[in-house]
This record gives sequence, structure tokens and C-alpha cells, in this order.
Amino acid sequence: MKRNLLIATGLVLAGLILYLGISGNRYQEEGSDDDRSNQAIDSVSQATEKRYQKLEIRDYEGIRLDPSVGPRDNSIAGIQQVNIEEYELQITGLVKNPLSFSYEQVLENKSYERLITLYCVEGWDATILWKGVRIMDLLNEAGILNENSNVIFHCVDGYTTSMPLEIIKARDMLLAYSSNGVTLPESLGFPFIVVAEDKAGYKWARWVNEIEISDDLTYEGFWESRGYSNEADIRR
Ligand SMILES: Nc1nc2c(c(=O)[nH]1)N[C@H]1C(S)=C(S)[C@@H](COP(=O)(O)O)O[C@H]1N2
Ligand SMILES: [Mo]
Repeated sequence: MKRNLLIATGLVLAGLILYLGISGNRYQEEGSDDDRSNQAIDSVSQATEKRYQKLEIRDYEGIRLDPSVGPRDNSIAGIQQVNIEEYELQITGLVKNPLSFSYEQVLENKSYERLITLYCVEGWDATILWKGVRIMDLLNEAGILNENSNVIFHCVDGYTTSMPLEIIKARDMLLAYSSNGVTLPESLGFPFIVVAEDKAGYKWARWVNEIEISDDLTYEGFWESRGYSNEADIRR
């Protein structure tokens, strides 16, 4: 009798650990059709499975990557469709030469690859292999006039967010055009997303079309002006 109770308790605990291990990720949908009891801790549901694109990389140095297309859209004005022929990325504000880059021109810069997790304040996260150009490379080409500046990202959907120049420099942040080895999907901000390492998801501006150097050090973007911390440091 005692032994059965022990086994039952063990099973319940194992189940709980398994459940906790696979929840809390944006790619684990509520009510998905998978059979969780048959899963290893790091396996994914069928719903998640379907979101991986054909050529998407799924593992990197032993770490499982999340699909770069999420299960739902939380954007302020829906998923944006950018016509890449007409697209321009502007560098404006306190710079020597305001610049305008085409998509191709941005991609001519040296590229960097990094595995970084995006943490949203809603509680989910996504670990993705990003590839992009250094934001500082673009800004230096325009010539920064004041090092003590704020960098405001403007997006196609009217969304804005900002970070101090010194943070972008210190983290050597990327403007990514690729996720998990494929072209950045529309839902993730095609053509470009700011990879705001160690900052909450709302600093990860998607569909960026203007980077402004500003002397307004207390600027508040879309979510910041609605009460979210302007520092947005993530706690892990
Ligand atoms: N242009 C734009 N960028 C944006 C947003 C948005 O609504 N518009 N949402 C932000 C938020 S709150 C998060 S968590 C990340 C990822 O959003 P996702 O959940 O839609 O992938 O994008 C950020 N960048
Ligand atoms: Mo978010």
C-alpha cells in the first residue's frame, strides 16, 4: 500500500515538473491538441511544431530554438505588410548627415549572429537565433552629434520605443533581418526588428523605418507612456 502511494506521488510530481517545464512559453498554446504525458521535457506540441517554417533552424549549440512565428498577434495595429521595393530606413535627428537606406543597403553591412531570448511582460519568452547588422554601424555612418542622446525607434504601424544611446552601444545591439536562419517573418517585424538584449519585449521595435537620435532623454514610447518602465530591464 505504502509503496503504491509513493509511486503515485512520484508520478504526480513528475507530471508537475514536466508541465512547468513546457509552460510559460508563448509557443505553448492553451488547449493545444498534443498529449503532454508522452512528451519529453524539451519536446514541443503539435501546434508549435506546425509553426516552424521549412528551412528554419530548430537547434543551436544544443539549445532548442522557438519558432519565429508565434501563435497569436499582440501588435498595436496588427501585422504590418511592408513593400520592400518602397521601403526606406531613415536615420534622423541629431546626426551630421541624415540618411536613408534601402533594404539592400542595410544588408550590405557586416552581419552578426546571436542567440538571444525575448521576454515579454505578459510572461512568455522566445529564444531565437538572430542575424542582423549593428545599430551603431548605421548610426556612425550618419555621424552622431551628441553621445548623450536617446535613440527613438519609429515603426510602420506608428509604434515607438526608445533606449539611451549608451545602452545600444554597451550591448552592441543588432537590427535583425533574419530569425533562425530564415528571412524575418512579417509577424516578427519584416524587414527589421531591434534585438533589445536584456530589455523587455516592448523595446524590441518591429517594422522599424526610422531611427532618430534625440536630446529628449525622458521620451516615452507607446507602452512606456502607458505605464511601463522606461528602463525595461528584465529580471530573470
Ligand atoms: N512596431 C511594433 N513593434 C512592437 C510591438 C508593436 O505592437 N508594434 N509590440 C512589442 C511587444 S509588446 C513585444 S512583446 C514584441 C514581440 O511581440 P509579438 O508578441 O507580437 O511577437 O514586439 C514589440 N515590438
Ligand atoms: Mo510585449
